[in-house]
Amino acid sequence: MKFFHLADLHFGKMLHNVSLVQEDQPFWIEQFLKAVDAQQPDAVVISGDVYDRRSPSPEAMQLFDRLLTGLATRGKSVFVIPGNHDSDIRLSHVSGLLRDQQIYIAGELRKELQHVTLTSDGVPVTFWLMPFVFPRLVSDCRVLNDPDISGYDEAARALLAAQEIDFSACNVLLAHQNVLHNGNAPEHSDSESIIGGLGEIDVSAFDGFDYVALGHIHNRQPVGRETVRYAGCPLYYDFSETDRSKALTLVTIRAKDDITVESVEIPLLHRLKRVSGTLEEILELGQALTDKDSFYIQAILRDRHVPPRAMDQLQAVFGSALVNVKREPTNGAAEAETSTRSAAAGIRSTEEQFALFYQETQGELLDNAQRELIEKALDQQGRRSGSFYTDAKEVPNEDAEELIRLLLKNTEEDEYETA
Ligand SMILES: [Mn+2]
Repeated sequence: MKFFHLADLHFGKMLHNVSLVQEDQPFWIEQFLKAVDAQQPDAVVISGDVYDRRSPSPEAMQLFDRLLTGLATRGKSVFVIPGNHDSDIRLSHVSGLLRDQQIYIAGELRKELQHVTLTSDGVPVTFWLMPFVFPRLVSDCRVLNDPDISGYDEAARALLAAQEIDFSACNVLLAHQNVLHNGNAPEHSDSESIIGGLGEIDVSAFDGFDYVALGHIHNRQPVGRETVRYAGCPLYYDFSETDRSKALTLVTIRAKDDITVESVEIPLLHRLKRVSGTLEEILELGQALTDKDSFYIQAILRDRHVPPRAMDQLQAVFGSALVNVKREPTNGAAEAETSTRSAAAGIRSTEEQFALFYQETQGELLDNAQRELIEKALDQQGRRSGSFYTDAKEVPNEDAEELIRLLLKNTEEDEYETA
């Protein structure tokens, strides 16, 4: 049994102002399907965060369509679980019909986890699909009906204990969780913005499974043993990942105690590059850089006082490769990060800050109605000038929550999205 282990595809992801759905993610799918043709796996498992948000854009949905269709036409089995960024209901839409194509997508959490046994070269392997586990979902009457269950670790153990698993055979678990080994958190990157300690499960909860295909943490790595692994996100989603290698994880199970894990590298359309120094030094580096088109570049300005028209000069040299400019003056004082689009503007109004925040998180511009809503809300607060964030403590929570709820109208579910 040979399968690719993928996770955290985040179709629709923005890298600062760059929408990766346009070129980078389609290119990745093309390269991945070539790797499937070359390696001829039996299956592909996708351990959550197919999309970057619960209400994915049409373009992001087209990408998932292209990936699934490409795998189905090649006769590959596909196993998918929702991550914390996915809507389980939307992701598993028409999954009953897709089963006939050997595409298995887990939806809402139920007491009995969806599981499918595939046999290859005479070795049967059962794939167990565990959707993102929230303790209160597991304790719910529709799942385990046990109000005493609390904490992620306890919830995952209780849920797995409720399954009828033949551990004398080969079993693969798909999970999208924050998994620790001896209390050590896996190495993560800034694209996850994990809230400290959220949802920890000790790796021992998965003892007995021959391979655990994890999603959630964006750095590719094993946890505790070689056969419990995060696949990591397939593309660079944050400049903190600049120095990491991105590779596919290919798993071969020949027998219960004969499992190998390989890395398969595929070309990416862009790598990330950080250039730092004074404006003058950075411009010099940029002029010497010949293959700018193969990078997305973050410039870190070390000048204590940024010279006027710095953005114009940087853009003239780096062109569209420059996607982010950060200020880190050498005296270690205040740090400011800015998107290239609005960098020249200097201090932004509260309305502009909202517009930028919305664009960064939702991948689209505010429409007029939303702009009016913000103005109205700020008016009511009597804070048309100054920083919303500076005064945040004085804003009643329910007002702020209502505003955020109205703005992020696409994310009606109340769960959080961290990694
Ligand atoms: Mn993720």
